[in-house]
Amino acid sequence: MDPNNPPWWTSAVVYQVYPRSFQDSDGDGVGDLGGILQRLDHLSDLGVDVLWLSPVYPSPQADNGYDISDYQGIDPLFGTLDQLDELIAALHSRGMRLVMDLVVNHTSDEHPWFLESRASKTSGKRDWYWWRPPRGGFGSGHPGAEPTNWQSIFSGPAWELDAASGEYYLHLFAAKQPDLNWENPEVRQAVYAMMRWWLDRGVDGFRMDVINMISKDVAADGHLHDGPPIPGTGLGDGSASYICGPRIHEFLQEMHRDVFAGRDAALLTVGEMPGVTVEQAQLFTDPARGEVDMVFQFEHVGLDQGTSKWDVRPLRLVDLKASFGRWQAGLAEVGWNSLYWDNHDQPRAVSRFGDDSPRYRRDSATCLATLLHLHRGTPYVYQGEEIGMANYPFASVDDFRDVESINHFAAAMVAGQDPATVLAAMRRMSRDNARTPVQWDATEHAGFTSGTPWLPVNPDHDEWNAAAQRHDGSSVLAHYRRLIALRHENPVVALGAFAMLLPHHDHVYAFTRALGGQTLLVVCNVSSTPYALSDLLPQAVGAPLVLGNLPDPGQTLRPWEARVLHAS
Ligand code: TEU
Repeated sequence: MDPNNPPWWTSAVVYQVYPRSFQDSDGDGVGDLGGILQRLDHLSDLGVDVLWLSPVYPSPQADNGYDISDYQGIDPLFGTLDQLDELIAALHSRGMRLVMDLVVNHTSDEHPWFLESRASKTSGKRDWYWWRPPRGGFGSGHPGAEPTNWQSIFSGPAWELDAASGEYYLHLFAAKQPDLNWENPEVRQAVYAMMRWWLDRGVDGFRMDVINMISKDVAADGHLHDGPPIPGTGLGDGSASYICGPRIHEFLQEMHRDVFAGRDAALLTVGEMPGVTVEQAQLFTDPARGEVDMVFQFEHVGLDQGTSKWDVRPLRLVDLKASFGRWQAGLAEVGWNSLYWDNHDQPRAVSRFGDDSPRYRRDSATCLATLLHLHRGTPYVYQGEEIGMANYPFASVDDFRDVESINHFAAAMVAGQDPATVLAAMRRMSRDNARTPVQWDATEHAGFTSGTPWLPVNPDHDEWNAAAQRHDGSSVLAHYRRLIALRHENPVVALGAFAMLLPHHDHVYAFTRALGGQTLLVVCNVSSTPYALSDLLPQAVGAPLVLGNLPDPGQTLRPWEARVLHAS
């Protein structure tokens, strides 16, 4: 990274909109493009540079739009292509960019490509997906006849039987999300053509869904390999066969050449990559290799988990420091980080890593924000995070809408698990926590819709909403605004070298950022225990404050206090 000529996205902040839950404009209870157009002042006011829009394409909505049946249209649920064009123009006129979600590991089973593929074994598109006969010695449909033992990421086997042909197709996610076969060059060319079409239309880049899963480890004879057994499921973990598979770098380089190379527009590409290591991320984001600008890694959002995301453990701050510290160091010379706590798949950070009790909700939300935004990398803010939205008090299993949660509960019941225990874990980890409507004001349904919201609004919206925070300088919203402005104004925040301090302290997260002659010292108390600064970091005592989350900073680092200081 040349500090004299850094790419524009090194000082940018991205805001993610999950359209279904952002703002409804037509009273059907589902957010839409018209709603986003109404709320652009909120984004301008926050100061973000980029809007990443989760899928709005035609879709049966089995996974809320991550199951696409037409890559080049807009689902009437969300609006029209004209409105998308209007959104591009409106964002550009405000100096913001639009990044679309690109979901090309799989399509919907209702996509015309899959319908044609499924139609017969001799279909010209049969090979566009992963079709396999039953395992040798098994009749199709019999237990254990699946071609591999892989467990789907959304529970159950990753293979679905097509009764008409007696063959199975692969779906790493839901059965309605068949995986595309990227080994087939026609598939790749069709995807690249679609991407060029969107760029020509004016979009400014892509967030690429599970893009490190597109290359599967397939033997020359077409055989896919079983994975190690997952206890208690009868299934196996196939991830070694599809996480960063053998051709992943080749495919991304080809995509880069065929789609992005030679365009002079200021674009952004970010690859969502579950299971990616820092060593692989270096390769993916090395500009000289021409793959992607940055990746979403998952290490830090796995630190509070045991055997699966439903096996919830307390986060140990020292583990977070070790992980973030390694990523900061690993991408210091080559490549680039993305920074996030929240997105549409993660429970709300203030409930998960902070303290959402009335006493500390505001302070812990602003502390976590400061910690993250002062790292080196491009920060992503997920809708509602900037007003401190918290997890939803789900009462029963019937309250959940997400296919991952619903499938998990069903599988856990078949496996004989205790319903109350399963529900408790879902309450903490379900993706639906992120998907309740944005809380705009204190009115019924929080100003999200005039109809009945598809997922209920959090009852805490009477107190926690954007309108209440907009003109309050001490609000979470005001603090996000300041953090974003600081990144824009101060090159140290964007580009400064990162050094971790106090790696073994259980509660205080501290680091420096240095560039040229300037050094910032960041100190965050990630707990409700106060600490005397003179014991911890004497150099922080009396250091000039650049930005803090509590008034009147003194000698004691108070519960959830965060300070950005000028270090001498
Ligand atoms: O998610 C990928 C993914 O592996 C996880 O985030 C997963 O959704 C789950 O939370 C793990 O427990 C992406 C999208 O962000 C997600 O919304 C989609 O459901 C998924 O891909 C399939 O397209």
